[in-house]
Amino acid sequence: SKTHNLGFPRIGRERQLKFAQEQFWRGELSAAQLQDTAATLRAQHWQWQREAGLDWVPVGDFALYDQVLNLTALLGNVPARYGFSGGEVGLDTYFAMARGTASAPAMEMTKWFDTNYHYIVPEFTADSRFELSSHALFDEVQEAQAQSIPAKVVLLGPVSYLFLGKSKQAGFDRLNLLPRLLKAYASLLLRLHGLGVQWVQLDEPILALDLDEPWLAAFQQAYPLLAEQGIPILLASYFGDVSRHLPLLTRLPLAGVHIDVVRAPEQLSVFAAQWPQDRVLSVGIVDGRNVWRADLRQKLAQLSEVADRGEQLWLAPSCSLLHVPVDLAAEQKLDAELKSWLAFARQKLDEVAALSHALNQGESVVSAILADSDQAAASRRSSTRIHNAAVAARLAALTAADAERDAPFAVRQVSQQAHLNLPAFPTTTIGSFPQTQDIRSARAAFKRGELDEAGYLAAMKSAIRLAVAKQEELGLDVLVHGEAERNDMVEYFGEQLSGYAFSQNGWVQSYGSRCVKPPLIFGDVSRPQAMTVAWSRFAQTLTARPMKGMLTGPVTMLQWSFVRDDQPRALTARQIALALRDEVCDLEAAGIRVIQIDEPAIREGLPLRRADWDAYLQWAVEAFRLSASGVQNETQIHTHMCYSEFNDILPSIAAMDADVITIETSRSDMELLDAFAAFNYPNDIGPGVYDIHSPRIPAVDEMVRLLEKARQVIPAERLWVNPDCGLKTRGWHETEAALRHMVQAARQLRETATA
Ligand code: THG
Ligand code: ZN
Repeated sequence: SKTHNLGFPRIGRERQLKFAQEQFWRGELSAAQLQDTAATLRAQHWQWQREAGLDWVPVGDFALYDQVLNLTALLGNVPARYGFSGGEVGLDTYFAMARGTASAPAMEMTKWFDTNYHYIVPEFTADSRFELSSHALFDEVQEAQAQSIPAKVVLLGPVSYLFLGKSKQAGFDRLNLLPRLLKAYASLLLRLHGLGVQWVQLDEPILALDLDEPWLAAFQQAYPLLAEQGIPILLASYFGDVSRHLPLLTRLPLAGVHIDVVRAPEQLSVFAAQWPQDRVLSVGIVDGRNVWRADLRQKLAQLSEVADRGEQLWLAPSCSLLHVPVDLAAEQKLDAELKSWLAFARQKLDEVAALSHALNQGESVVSAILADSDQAAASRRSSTRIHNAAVAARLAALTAADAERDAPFAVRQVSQQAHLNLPAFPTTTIGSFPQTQDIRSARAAFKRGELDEAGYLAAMKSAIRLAVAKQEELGLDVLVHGEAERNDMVEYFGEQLSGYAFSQNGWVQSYGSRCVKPPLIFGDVSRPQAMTVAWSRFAQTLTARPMKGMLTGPVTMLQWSFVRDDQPRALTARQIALALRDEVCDLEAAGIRVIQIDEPAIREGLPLRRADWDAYLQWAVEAFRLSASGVQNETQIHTHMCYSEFNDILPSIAAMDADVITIETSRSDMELLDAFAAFNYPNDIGPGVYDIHSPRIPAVDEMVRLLEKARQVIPAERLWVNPDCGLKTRGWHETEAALRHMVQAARQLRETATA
């Protein structure tokens, strides 16, 4: 067997790329310096992969912002508003597309399948033309060759590129662009062939989705032309089962195919039996999406079915390693046992190499590695730190009533109003206020041990005091404490829950220069002590108005963490839900009568295939309801969602039965609300009245107009007034100005409503 890798994280072990990007954007670094950092990182990453012993190393997986945007630049598919007139797409145009300019808004960004990575969505119109317009890839190939790296070029395939983009013209079918796009791909492949490239990996991850006949036909149209250019093509699928496409894949003139047998182990036997022996079968055997160390003995048993394929068998991680942190060796604080259960990107490549050695030369050549792996697997199976009898007992005792509020919404609404006494069109915010430099510096100093706990608490309390005072002055109705004390909305809770661990340096790219450090769920989850109560109680002492408690919901906690692979996600979600339920009840006992449980990730957790949606939605909704249903009728439960479209899951959102939902709507001009109205969404709704992603301060009239629009479809007595999302990325100046206008808009509405 041979070994390869589908893609390596590009941010750098110390996030060097992030810092260079941001310095470049601030004008503190020249383009040449940014390119230097990029080249140094590529060289380092190639060398590590070479040292791991890979036969083929990916080239083309690097990007200064996003790999899909790289392809957009390479193909010259630049939207008209950026004024690109042919030639080379330079850094300015590249970053203008990613981040927008004063005159041209950025291209849209969306989630990459069900990961927490976001790509820049290609735009298509009938006028789209494709012309090779960037040297970056060709330069990188030559760079790799100069370093004697066995380069396999990786690119998103043409069908997925079209599919994952958006038509920007009503009624235009972007599949019409396929012939033109194929010509550009063909000249690209020809050019790579001329450079001496020996393999190209074309990623077609959409094969794991439900595809209509025209999209399947597109594969048949595309690949014969591409194969004529002389480079062997490895078509890579991942994130799901593609065995139903095996006849199609066999008909295509492919030199090889990559399948993900971590997410879809059942497809291995199908390919083992039916994929031609004279073509490469690349088996994604090591989990590229999660941080668990592979059980090598079990993997070898799994591979026995294909072991007779010799050099036509390639081993690899299941997908690009973009989704895992770079190097476990950079973790000094993880406890030794836990660390022995983990593998980050570099360690995963060692695992791939070890499996290949075992297949090629016999298990005895890697006996020490196998013994280590056995030991880690055994310790993980039996560790008492993973299995918590109290959690199991509590789960076993759950009844249907535990996921039900005491009374239906109509009854709760009356008791809540009697307690809260809110005006019509109540105003609130989504939870976070600006994370100022002061706040960040205090946290950094505390983490470094330069600020003691008392000093840190004092700094956070003064940030809370400031936020509460400003909200009172602005005249908001339901206040928040502002979340100064939190780093990330998932990491913060992960740090406090049992069964969760967190890394020092386990960064994963979320988009552009932005990274997250997903916490790691290794065991049964429980809550050793209250997590947010002291902060919320303190904030409530500062005001007579209701203070909203703020929690991250169970599905989002799950979706944005590295999860256990030894039990179903549904079970882990339920454990988290119970831990949160305790927090919700403690907040209520501490006098907090409005509690928000955020679920921004509920939609992105949807399975890739529709047939699996219902089962997911069932447990996801149940987990939310478990977390929320321990309180009395008088306590008002809010939830918040953003980042996605919800039209296709409205019944499930309604089934969550939150008393109030606040959602991102302003960018779609409230169009989302039509769906809520058509569905007859039963509870209160706060459609965001302004976009917090921009520093622009919207005028009162604009917000009034949006609210009037909302009022046409949502009964006035169920309408709230709030921004689209949290305000932590904004400055205080624009935040105050925008909220002042928002409160004024609500007041205007109250006047016209009573008039
Ligand atoms: N938390 C987590 N996942 C997320 C979001 C989140 N996924 C979707 C969306 N929000 C992604 N958005 C962002 C926005 C900002 C940042 C990360 C993801 C960000 N990160 C800091 C950075 O890269 O500088 C690092 C965080 C820190 O300093 O603590 O700003 O909100 N889990
Ligand atoms: Zn939001």
